[in-house]
Amino acid sequence: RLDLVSVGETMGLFRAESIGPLSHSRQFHLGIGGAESNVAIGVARLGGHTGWVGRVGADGVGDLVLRELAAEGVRVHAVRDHGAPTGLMLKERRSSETQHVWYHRAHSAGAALRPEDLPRDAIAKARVLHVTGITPALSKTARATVEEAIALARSGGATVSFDVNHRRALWPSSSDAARALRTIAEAADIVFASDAEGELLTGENDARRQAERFAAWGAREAVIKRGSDGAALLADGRWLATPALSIQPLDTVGAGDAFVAGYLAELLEGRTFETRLHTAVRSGAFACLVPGDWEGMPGRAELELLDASDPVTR
Ligand code: KDG
Repeated sequence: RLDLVSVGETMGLFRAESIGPLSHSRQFHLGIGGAESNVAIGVARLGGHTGWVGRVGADGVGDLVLRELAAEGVRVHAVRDHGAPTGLMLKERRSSETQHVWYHRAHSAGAALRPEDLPRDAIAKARVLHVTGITPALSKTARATVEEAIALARSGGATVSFDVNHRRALWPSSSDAARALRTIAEAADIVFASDAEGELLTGENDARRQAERFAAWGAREAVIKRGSDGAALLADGRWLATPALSIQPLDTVGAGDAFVAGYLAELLEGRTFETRLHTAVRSGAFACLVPGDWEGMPGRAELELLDASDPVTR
């Protein structure tokens, strides 16, 4: 039985090795990335037994995705699509602190995800299902797959975790996004949103009021991710806030996934809301310190490393 299963698209990720416009970048590192598999990796590193469900092309990038996830200890339930390629992202490092991600994912294998691809038993038996607002933006069938996965998880009594992850480039308009994402938020037990996503879905600009709306829609835990301002949580009628760690970020893409992974790993261990936020913030900080979406995510033994006063541990 899996502690956590996530469903979504994982792609090849070409990251420019130097800083500058993409058109002047000559060397790229090829890795993988995908919000949902990033969370599965993060929870696995913190000791959870995790799985990922998706579709990849019958190509070398698909091989890389499957191999990397397996190497991280994530159980892979993937369909190989012989008619569509694995999607790609190109990460441009426009300055030492700002990045731009170019998607090459229209008509990708991941976007062709469909309900028949779901391992019904594994999802119904999992303790937590994690989905994001990226998948429903990819295609009608991908959206139906998210809905079906939630229904399966519900039938098996799993907790449904949802990270809003609004990706503007994937939606026709923000109002389309807001409508579709709200429907999923209403079906989730735990909702994660940034301040901006909270505002998009609820129309409120105050984090606590956003969380109250998510709770009114049915979330028993509403978590607002606030980047360098830390995070806050509404659960059991309690409002808890935690500061961020002071770090110099190198690559913030994937930090939100690492945060979610830290939170869910502690939930799976039955830890308090305070501990969930504590680990979430540290996991998110670690992901910012290393290039790549997930490579910097911490193991259990490393969690307090950033709090240590001595930079060298032996
Ligand atoms: O959260 C990080 C993700 O944005 C990244 O891995 C790519 O899944 C991705 C997406 O669709 O943006």
